[in-house]
Amino acid sequence: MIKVVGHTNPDTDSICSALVAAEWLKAARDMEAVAMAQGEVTSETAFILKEAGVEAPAIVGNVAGEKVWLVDFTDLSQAPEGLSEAEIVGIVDHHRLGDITTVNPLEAWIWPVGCSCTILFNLFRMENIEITRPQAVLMLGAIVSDTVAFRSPTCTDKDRTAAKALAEIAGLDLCEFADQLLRVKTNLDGLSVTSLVDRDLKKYPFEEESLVVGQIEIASFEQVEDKIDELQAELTKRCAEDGLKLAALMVTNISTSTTRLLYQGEWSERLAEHAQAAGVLVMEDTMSRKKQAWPWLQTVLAS
Ligand SMILES: [Mn+2]
Repeated sequence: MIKVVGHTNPDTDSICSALVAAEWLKAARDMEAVAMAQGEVTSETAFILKEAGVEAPAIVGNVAGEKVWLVDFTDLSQAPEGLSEAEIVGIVDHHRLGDITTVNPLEAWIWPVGCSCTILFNLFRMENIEITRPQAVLMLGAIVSDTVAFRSPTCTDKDRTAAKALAEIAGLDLCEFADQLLRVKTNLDGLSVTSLVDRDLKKYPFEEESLVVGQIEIASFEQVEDKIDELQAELTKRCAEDGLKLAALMVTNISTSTTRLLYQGEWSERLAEHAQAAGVLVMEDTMSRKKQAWPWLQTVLAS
């Protein structure tokens, strides 16, 4: 049995890609596969699962000795426990290639598109496999989420084409569905400061050390104005507890495409010349961690 799994702090794409890839493996490769998750789903993902009528995947444990198929990541720092002793049989991903290695040849589909589900949509088409309504809803939800309704610079024509076709199969009005989804995505009501930091937190190795960069998406900065001090305190705590050189949180306003980066830790001084205030810098026209914030941070931190 192949365990299909996305990254830690799973976002919608990690959950939906795992569910859909498991079904694709059964249909296209005649392989036994089951979707797993590295954590509970967000309210945004729950909204999509409900529309699709699909249950959330079970939580994965240690995968040592298991066959594993990775979706939406290839970094060991985002992997389930035991991955280095597991057999990675395949990958579907749209991030930069990470640091995993394999013993055997594997089937890898890594495309520079806006969402792992866009690759899966094309794999269904390539293998002439019919896409069911639940699968279409899952893939559409992930594409709208990952591309922030096609506004992110990571979005490509392949994502738009896939979304259009999937909306048709799902019988959903694309604009209406995207509006609903963004409203759920940017609703932070009732979320603790800890869960805001954890929501989409990614760990990166850098100069033999570790740092984390999280991201939350909002419709207006007013939503977080009174939480900034608490968020900064939480980032400081992460540095101390997890031995990080930097803990950062991208607070991205999807209405204006502006990101405020909050950050704490020893390496904060490397960002000092860009700071707007202590531990805050503003990134204009920045929505994507993968394509904009993280490449920029790597350059600045290295210099
Ligand atoms: Mn993704």
